[in-house]
Amino acid sequence: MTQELNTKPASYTVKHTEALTWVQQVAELCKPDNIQWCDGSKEEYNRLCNLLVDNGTFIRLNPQKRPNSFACFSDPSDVARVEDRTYICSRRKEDAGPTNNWIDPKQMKNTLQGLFDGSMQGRTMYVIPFSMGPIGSDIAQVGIEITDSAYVVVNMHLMTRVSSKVMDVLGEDGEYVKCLHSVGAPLSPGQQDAKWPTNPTTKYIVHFPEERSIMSYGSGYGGNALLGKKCFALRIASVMGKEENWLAEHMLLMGVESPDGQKDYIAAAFPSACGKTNFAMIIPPEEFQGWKVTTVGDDIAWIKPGRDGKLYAINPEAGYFGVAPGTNEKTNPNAIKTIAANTIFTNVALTDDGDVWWEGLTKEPPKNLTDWTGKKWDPASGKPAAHANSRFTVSAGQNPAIDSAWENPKGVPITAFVFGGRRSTTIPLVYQSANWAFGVYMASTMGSEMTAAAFGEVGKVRRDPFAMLPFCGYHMGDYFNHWLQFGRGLPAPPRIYGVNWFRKDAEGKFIWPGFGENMRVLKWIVQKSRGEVNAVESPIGWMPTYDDIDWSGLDFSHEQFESITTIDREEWKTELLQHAELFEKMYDKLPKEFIFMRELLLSSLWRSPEKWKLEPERF
Ligand code: TSX
Ligand code: MN
Repeated sequence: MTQELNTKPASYTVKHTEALTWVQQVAELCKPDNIQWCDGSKEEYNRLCNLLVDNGTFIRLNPQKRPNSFACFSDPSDVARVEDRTYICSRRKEDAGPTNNWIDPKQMKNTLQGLFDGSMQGRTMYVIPFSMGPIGSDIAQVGIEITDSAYVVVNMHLMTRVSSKVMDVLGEDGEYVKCLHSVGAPLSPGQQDAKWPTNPTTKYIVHFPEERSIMSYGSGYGGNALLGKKCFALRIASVMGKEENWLAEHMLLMGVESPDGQKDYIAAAFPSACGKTNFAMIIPPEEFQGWKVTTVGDDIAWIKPGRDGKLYAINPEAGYFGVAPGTNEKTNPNAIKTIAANTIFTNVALTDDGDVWWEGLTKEPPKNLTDWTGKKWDPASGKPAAHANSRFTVSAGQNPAIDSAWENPKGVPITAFVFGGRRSTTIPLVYQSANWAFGVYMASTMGSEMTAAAFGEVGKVRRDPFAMLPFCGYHMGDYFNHWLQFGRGLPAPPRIYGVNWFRKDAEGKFIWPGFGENMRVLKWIVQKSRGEVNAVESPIGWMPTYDDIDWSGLDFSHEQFESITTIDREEWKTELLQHAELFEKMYDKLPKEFIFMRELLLSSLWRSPEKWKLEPERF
């Protein structure tokens, strides 16, 4: 039976015998009807999109409104990453740490062997050679994803660099990450396929960090299925980075150019629901003539020290898998332009003229919407028309603000790291850590206030160190130590800043206008890093005074500024108590420095006023 399958690609040669053997073994286990080796060509993309249209999985959108674009709708049981079904199967449990699910790798392999046996019956098995990062870059890595989902293939085309050239890079014995994926819905002969095949009861997203492999079963959605993204570029790559002295981070990358032509690159980490993609594509206010912001990446950064001692970063991805709701002409004009064509939409609503819509795209919803479950949408129902986690998939090259160096194999040099969270109190608009170690402490204790009941008690701070809690492939304590150790090796480490766009007033209203106005903060960060602007010492680090920020074109008073920069001793005592609580969870591997830094922060708060303010005479 398997002899009849294409155990080799027809259109290119694979010299890597081990990879050929692996593909053959997977085929023998999963028992697909066919094997197709992907080459990443436009022809392949179009052919599979047409196939998905014929299957009923894709709806071709109105070419006048949204050229070469498609909408599709997942099974309601398959709408997001499944963290409770995500495992780090390191040989030793203590290497996965207390914040990851762990099962003994031998036992897990056994379970998965049973699930994958025959899982692709009635389906085509696709073999996708892909590069994370520009093909051939020293910072890039290669993967091969085997999947029984054509949806995954076309999304991988947009999100990674799928190409037969990747097999040339691999040569006879190059290293690659094995990514095996099945939707877990085999078809018996003659059985009608679902529009969105999935396994409604059994899902597993499994990482074997020592053998650099990933096995994903039962889901066809996003990070569960597009294995180059969270599974490879973060969970597996973070383990590689620890062993090889580099960083795989949940960070956007942006270029900031001042009117004199000087350009700096910033890497920034935010937990979910902070508008990371919006910040990555920010457009400066009109008054900031000559300041340009460009996007290198919106989600993941791989960072390596260069021979000159600077840090160089690439975006390992080639596209954006962005949250649709809330994206509009005001919050993110560049994203709106990016997705004008050649885009795949998943779980958005449909208009009656063959276009897409989601909550927040326009103030008023258009009439006659079809919601993401395929039903006529009733605005009075109280249910959203688009799923809250609905997405667009699109090539990064379509972003009008794409950075000219975004595909430079050398990467871009990092001037500063920025860490943000969604906090209604306590954390000021912006501050700079005194040094690398305090920056690592600050990033390790960052967090966001819960906005949706689905994620826990509303208003409670959920700690998400480095925005990496769901994405680190090893023990978070080891991760903090890796960051500290990494910094010790740098002659001039990037500066580290904290930001918070989300402080609220007594009425519960946001004080800071956010969005494009965040450029004022970004300008201070860049200029502070260059030594071009002043700051004062606060109990938690360096902060700008009112006059250090460029206010041209914005009506924002001294009092308003004070209300988002005050450091309240009582709030900070609570904050530091919560840090201690967080540290207890990973005490066995916590850096000893953290205990001292917490004490130092406490003592600096005690010697400062109860409410530390930027003094009026400094304004
Ligand atoms: O993305 C956001 N950013 C970063 C933009 C570069 N959002 C959306 C967050 C949810 C994904 C923000 N929301 C930001 C922000 O800076 N700030 C806020 C809070 C806010 C919301 C609305 C207004 C002001 C602040 N003003 C009006 O609606 C008029
Ligand atoms: Mn992300």
